Amino acid sequence: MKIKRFEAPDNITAFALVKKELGENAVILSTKTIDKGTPNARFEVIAAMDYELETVMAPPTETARQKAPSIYGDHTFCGNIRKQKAEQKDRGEINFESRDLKMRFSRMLKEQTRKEGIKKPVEKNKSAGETKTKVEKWRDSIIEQIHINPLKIKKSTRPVVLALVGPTGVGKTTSAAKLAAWFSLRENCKVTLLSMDCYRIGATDQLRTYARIMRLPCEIVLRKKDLADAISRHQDSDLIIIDTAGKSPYDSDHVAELKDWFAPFNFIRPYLVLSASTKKEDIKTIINSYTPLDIASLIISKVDETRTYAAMCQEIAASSLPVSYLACGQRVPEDFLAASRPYLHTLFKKGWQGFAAMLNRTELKPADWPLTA
Ligand SMILES: Nc1nc2c(ncn2[C@@H]2O[C@H](COP(=O)(O)OP(=O)(O)O)[C@@H](O)[C@H]2O)c(=O)[nH]1
Ligand SMILES: [Mg+2]
Repeated sequence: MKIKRFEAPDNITAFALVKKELGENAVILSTKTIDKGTPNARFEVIAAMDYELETVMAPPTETARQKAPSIYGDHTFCGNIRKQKAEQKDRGEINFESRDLKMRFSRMLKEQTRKEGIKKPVEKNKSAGETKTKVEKWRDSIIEQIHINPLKIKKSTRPVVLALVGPTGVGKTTSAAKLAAWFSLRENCKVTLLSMDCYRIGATDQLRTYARIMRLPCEIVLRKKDLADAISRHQDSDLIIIDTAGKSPYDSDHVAELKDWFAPFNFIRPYLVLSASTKKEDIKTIINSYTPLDIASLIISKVDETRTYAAMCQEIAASSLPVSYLACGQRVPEDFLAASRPYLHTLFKKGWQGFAAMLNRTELKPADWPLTA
C-alpha cells in the first residue's frame, strides 16, 4: 500500500487536502498534532492510497514561516520526500495494517470533509454537553447526600466536649488549635484544650504553645482519671477540645483504647479528622476502623494538599457522616472553614482553583486574627 502524508495548520484544512488529493475513498491511517502548543503547531494526517509517499503541506501561517524558515521555503510545498519517508519508517510512525483502523478513519474522513460535515464538531459538542450534564447531575447528587454540620455552641450550663481522633499526621493537633481559635476568638466562647497525646515527644508542647498564644487553659491527660478530673475542673467552659494521639487505622487496639477512655463520658463527641489527600480505599478503611467510637462528625484536613476531591466526596456521602470543618492549610487559625455545601460543591466541580477563587471572593479571614504574632 502506498501512503501520503499531509500537513496543515488545522484538521479541517488537512482533511480537505486529503479529500482534494486522494478523493473520498482514501483511508486515514493516523492523525496527530506536531509541535502542539507552539506557533509551529501543525495537524498531520497520513492517508493511504496507491501513490508514492510525499508530503503535501498547506501554506504555513506567517508566524510559522518566521519561526522555521528552513522548513517553509518557497518551493517546499512537497518537501524532501525521500528523506521524510526514510525518517518516518525509522521512527516506526507508519503502521497501517489494521483494517478496522482504516475503516474507522475512512468514515472519519468522509464526515470531516463533506461540506455540511462542519456540523460534526457541533454534534460532538452537543454530546459532550449531554455527558457533562450527566456528570454534573451525578456530582450534585453526591454533594446533596453529604450532611453539613458545623458545630453550634449554645452557651449553657455544660460544656460541649469534642475529641479529635484520626490517623497520625492528619492534622488533629493543628485542627484542635484552629477550632479553639475559631470559638474563642470568633464566637467569644470559653475554650479549654486537653491533650491525650503522650506518645510523641513534643506532641503536648505543640498544643500547649497554641494554648499559650491564645491564652487558653491546656491540660495534659495521662490517665483515665485525669480525663474525668480535667473535664469536671473545666465545667465553666463552653467548649472542651480533646486532642488525641494518632495511630494507624489498622491498629484496632488504639480505637478500642480510645473507646475505653471515652466510655464513662457519653457526652464526648468524637470528631474524625480525615486528610483530603487520602486514597479512596484508605478513606473507607479509616472510617470503618473508627466506627466503634460512634463518630459524631468529620473534619476534612489538608484540602490544599490534593487536587482531586471526587473520592473524598463519594466516600463521605457513602459514610453518612456529617462534615463540620474543612482545613485548607497549615496556618493557625486562618486556614480553617466551617463546612458548607457550596464549598464542597465547588471543590468537587471546579477543583482547588475554583475553590481558591471562591475563598478570595469571600470574606473569611478576619483581619484581627491575633495568632500570627
Ligand atoms: N497543608 C496542610 N497541612 C496541614 C493541615 N493541617 C495540618 N497540617 C500539617 O500537617 C502536619 C501534622 O499536623 P498535626 O496537627 O501535628 O497532625 P496530628 O498528628 O494529626 O496531630 C503539620 O506539619 C501541620 O502543619 C492542612 O489543612 N493543610
Ligand atoms: Mg497531634
